[in-house]
Amino acid sequence: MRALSVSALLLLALNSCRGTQDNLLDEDVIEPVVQASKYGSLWPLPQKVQISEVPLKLSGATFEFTDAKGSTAGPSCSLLQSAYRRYYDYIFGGPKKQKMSRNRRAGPLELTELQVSITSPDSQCDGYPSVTSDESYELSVDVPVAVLKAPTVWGALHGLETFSQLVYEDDYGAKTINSTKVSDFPRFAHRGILLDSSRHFLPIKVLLANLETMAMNKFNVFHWHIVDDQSFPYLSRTFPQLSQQGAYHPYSHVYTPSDVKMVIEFARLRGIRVIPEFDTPGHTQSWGKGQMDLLTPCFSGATPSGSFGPVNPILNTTYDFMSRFFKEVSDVFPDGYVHLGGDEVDFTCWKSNPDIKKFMDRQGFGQDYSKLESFYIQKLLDIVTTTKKGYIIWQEVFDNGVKLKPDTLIHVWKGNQEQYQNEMAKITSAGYQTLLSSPWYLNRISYGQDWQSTYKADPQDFKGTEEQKKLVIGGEACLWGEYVDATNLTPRLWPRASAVAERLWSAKDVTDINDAYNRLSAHRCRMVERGIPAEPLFSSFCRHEYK
Ligand code: CP6
Repeated sequence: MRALSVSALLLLALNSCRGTQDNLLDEDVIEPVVQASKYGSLWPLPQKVQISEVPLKLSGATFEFTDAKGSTAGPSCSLLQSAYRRYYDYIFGGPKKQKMSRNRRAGPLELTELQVSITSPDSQCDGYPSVTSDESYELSVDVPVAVLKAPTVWGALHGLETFSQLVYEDDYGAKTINSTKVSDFPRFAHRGILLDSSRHFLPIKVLLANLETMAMNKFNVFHWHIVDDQSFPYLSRTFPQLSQQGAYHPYSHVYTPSDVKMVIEFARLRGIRVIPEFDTPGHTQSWGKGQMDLLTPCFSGATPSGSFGPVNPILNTTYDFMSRFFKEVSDVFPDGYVHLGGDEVDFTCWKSNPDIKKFMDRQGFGQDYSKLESFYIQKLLDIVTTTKKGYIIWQEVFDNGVKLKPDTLIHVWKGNQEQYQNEMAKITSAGYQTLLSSPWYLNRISYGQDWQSTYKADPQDFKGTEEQKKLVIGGEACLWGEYVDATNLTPRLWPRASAVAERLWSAKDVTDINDAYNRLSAHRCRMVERGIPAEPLFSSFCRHEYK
């Protein structure tokens, strides 16, 4: 009783204070009113969902996830079994106390079972997700049993998350789920989060917590910007001196081969791909500490200045190194793609170096240093092609006219709306596939509800044909690490990244910002309840706070 009156008071207070809030500077930002969405707390919103008014009860003592007869992934699929455990804990707030007796009588409107059925001959239980994975699922919640059908385990994982999001507590605190039908699939195949573990070392447990939260939001790509100028935490078996010299600390601030394996497996169990980025030729200061002669010596007049620039593109030893290094990377990371960077190459040092000047003359590059950059990237792409991986590169590589394999993915990160839309149009009219990040730089923060502009950006909004739009395979939210470490990563990323999650998963016409606010507020409370310190969207409270 007391709790209810407090919540009523808070609602009143919230509504009566509308107008005195904090987004006076941004005219596009709505003033939300807290209310329930007809879609409850579903996030991201499924493609098709019908929630009936028929409430069913669930109890931790009787409810279980089961493998349907005829499912191609059963008790031997540990990916599914561990997902059942996770979602049981999330729904009932802890692990099963004891083995329930199978014959316990269930009430007439009690849901005791979710039958999970994997329907395609290859369930992919022991495989890795890929850009072509089928992530669709169909969920029917009804008595006596609920049924989740998916061609592969990847769809089943999403279906389990959706099922858990449909469960709520009634006024007496009893676990309840309304009879519901869901038919769902992602709008875009590539839905990523970039984390940067070079500017600050990110402990494994932070990476794992992030992967767990990504699964709650149906993200499926962890873009691991693992090394950069500031530090080299990747422990390479082939070149251990790279992290020995280049990490912030040679033992505590490195990712060992077994750490990397753990991240990849934890991600796989949640349907998430791990794509590492080894950014060259720029952003490589930390590489130079452990690898002699890899970087270009800069000159001050006729003498070396003692500082170093981008990777030295004129030495054969550079390409020998890259061949061995990327051979290792291609073995360590199972995904079909690696991200090769290629952004923000500063030509100052190259310009100062007399040997580079001579090389430029011999090659007939004149004063055009972007030709030298392209020369390097071209050779790198050929090297990586021999490892049978596809590659992703930042937009500068395309802008510089480098010859790319037709299946190259071009990652757009620069510019305001007009600029990035022009870039997407240009890339797709050249026939390349593309990923968008420009509107989703979550390292940028501002006062107010910045999730709303994040939410409104649509990667297919640019001038182009239907064919061109199909070349947009998704996007990534980026959390660059200059101002982020383990202390503030999670609340800075969530729930703001959730706005990107819905844009990349749900239908294009899911744009109602009020409904989004209501569902996202509830989704954010759920993340907090699940132990993820996601920041609030605005003045509010969560039901679990007064339980
Ligand atoms: N590091 C690397 C960065 C950035 C990029 N590449 C970056 C640029 C602008 C902003 C944030 C991050 N820190 N390697 C650009 C892709 Cl606002």
